[in-house]
Amino acid sequence: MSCFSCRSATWTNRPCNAIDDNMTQPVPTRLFISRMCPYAQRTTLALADAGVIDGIQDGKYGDGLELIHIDLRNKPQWYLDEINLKGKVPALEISFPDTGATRILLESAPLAQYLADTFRPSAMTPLQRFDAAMVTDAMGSHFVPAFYGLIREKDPEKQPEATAKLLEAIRTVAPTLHPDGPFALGDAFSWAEVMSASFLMRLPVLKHYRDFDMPTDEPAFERFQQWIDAVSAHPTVQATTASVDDLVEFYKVMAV
Ligand SMILES: N[C@@H](CCC(=O)N[C@@H](CS)C(=O)NCC(=O)O)C(=O)O
Repeated sequence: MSCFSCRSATWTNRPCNAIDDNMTQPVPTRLFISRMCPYAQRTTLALADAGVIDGIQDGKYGDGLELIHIDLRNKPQWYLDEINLKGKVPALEISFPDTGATRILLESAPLAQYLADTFRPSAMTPLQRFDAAMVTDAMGSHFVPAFYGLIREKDPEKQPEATAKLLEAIRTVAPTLHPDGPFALGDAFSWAEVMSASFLMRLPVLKHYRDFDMPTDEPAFERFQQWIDAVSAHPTVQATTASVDDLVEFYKVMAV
């Protein structure tokens, strides 16, 4: 589908209202999420890190931004019709004050970046950006597919192979982490955590369904566990993460 207004590709049913550079900057108005979704959590992590939200309950937060949960197992028709016809979260509605026009933005990585740029312009150096991107890329290319590979592998005979792939993924991610830690780039929570923490926080689901434990017999695993521990204890992560019980229940259809 392409937007009849600016002809750009769009997954939504609405016109995107092509941006005119002279317009007043748009305002984020509604963020559609699910507390179960690690991609959506990237956006809430970005907002919590910027001090805009202190939890993920539905409602209006600073600067008038509203959080709205979408039940992924029972999506409302209006969400498909008006926001994202693919039915995925996260999605962000922004509004142009000059015209009242709105536009829907999709995809967690650029969305989290957009929210961070809007609410907390980054003081990261080019090298910090590079290092964060290396972590994010290794997580996205190796850890995330291996995580889903293991959770989806229902055949007990094939689970050891899927577990081995996850461990190999962790061996690939670990060298992208700062050697001393405890966070990915060193002693502070950073963009690398905004992009990756949500996936680490779903490891207890693998413990529940696949009895996955982080081995301790290699420096790579020790460093990765140190990262998990630092991330799990961070207030921004705690404020945006669903309970283990809820996550376990949500992933049941995938795992069992
Ligand atoms: N590439 C997307 C992935 C988003 C995604 O897969 N969201 C899942 C939940 S974690 C979803 O909305 N699934 C609903 C569905 O597929 O019906 C992003 O980064 O935003």
